[in-house]
Amino acid sequence: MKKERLIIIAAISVVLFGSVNAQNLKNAEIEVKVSSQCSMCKATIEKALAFEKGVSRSSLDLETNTVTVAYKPGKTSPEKIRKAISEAGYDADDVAANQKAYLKLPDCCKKPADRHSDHSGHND
Ligand SMILES: [Cu+2]
Repeated sequence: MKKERLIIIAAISVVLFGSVNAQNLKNAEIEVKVSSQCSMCKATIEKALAFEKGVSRSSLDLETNTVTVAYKPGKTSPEKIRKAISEAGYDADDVAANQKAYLKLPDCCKKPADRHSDHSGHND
């Protein structure tokens, strides 16, 4: 009788731990501060993340320039996610934008200091 109860308790805890672990593997969420400027940036960054392995979804808030990323911890990591954003041409937290990718961005997506085209007449 006692042994049976122990087995049941053991079985229950296996199930419980199992589901907790599955939960952990399912999704984690991070917020990354990015250097987005406009809605095109939002599209670019979300698209880059959509192609990133292990990322389930992402949503960039242009008011706070923060992208919320849901990902599977077994398949990717915050470091990889920041790197993917950098490779799309944007700063991601303390990871600076990949310069090559950044230079390829349309003018409206560059940081205000780097825009040239619209305004004729240089001051310098
Ligand atoms: Cu933009």
